[in-house]
Amino acid sequence: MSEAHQTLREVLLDPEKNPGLDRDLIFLLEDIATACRIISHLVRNGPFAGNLGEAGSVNVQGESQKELDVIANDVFVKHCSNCSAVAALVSEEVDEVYWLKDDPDSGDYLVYFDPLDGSSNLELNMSVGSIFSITRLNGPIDAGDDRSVLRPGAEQVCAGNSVYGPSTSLVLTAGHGVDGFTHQRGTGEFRLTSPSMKIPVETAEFAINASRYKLWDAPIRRYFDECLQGVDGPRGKSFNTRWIASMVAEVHRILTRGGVFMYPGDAGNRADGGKLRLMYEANPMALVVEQAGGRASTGTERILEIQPTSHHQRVPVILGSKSEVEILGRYHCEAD
Ligand code: P6P
Repeated sequence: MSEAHQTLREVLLDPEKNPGLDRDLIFLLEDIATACRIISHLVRNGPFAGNLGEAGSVNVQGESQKELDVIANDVFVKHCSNCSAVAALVSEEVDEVYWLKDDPDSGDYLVYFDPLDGSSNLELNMSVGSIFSITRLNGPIDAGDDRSVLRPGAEQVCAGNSVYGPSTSLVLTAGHGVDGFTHQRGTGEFRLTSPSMKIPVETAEFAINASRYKLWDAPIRRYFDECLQGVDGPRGKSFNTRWIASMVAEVHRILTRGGVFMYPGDAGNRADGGKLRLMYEANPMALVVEQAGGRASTGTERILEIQPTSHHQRVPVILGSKSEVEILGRYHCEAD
């Protein structure tokens, strides 16, 4: 089969693309892909299944849960639990850590996921997706001690996300670049459609929720104002902007054509540490973006180097085209 349409399994088993990927990780990734297929089907049939509405519950984030948030979480838990090498699961939708083994040991995996990111878009028929992050234990840990899952993003062995949009895509990295797959209707396979995705170093497109302008710190306002000043301003070029309110869709656009995504710390979210969650949003997306040649920071530090203090910790996020993330980092330094 030509590289262009290899199946997910063929790519994972390809020693040139993914040297040294162990069987347990391959099985786990295939289980995650199955979970994404199931969730994609549920999202597409949402109006008929009557599960696009509110679940009537609130998650650990204090966000009202959609029925599909809860269902998608159960799908991820079920399929990630298939692999005997998974020691624990951390879900955006659940406060506590799911401990799956009494004696986790070296070589076991920790899986962190946001089962349905952007679910406020469901009733709008806008793109949503699942985000996952996998870290491998390099020694025994105490099952039940939640501090054991607090691993820096640089320790991830794999990360990726799906997008349930006009087509269902799956993007993933196992540390050797980023490959994009599309779910092929009929065969049900995820087939390689975007091999070795690369984020252009330069861009003229940025994504930020501009309604929070009055809350932003000086570096973000400076960057935003200069983008709007366009060719007459210090940047000397025009910029375009997008805001989908679905991180998976924003990152997919950036992987496809470049851009910068910002959800900075501001006066409204600083008490919480930011808006986006480190373990199952910022870290996996940062690994994907860096593996595609981009950069991912809080504005002042590389996201993958953050030592977590809580498995639901929030952080500021600036990620995308290398040149723009570096400019934003410089503006933060100059402000200090
Ligand atoms: P706002 C979705 O809830 C999410 O976590 C990200 O996917 C998205 O980028 C962001 O929050 C949207 O935030 O403030 O626009 O609702």
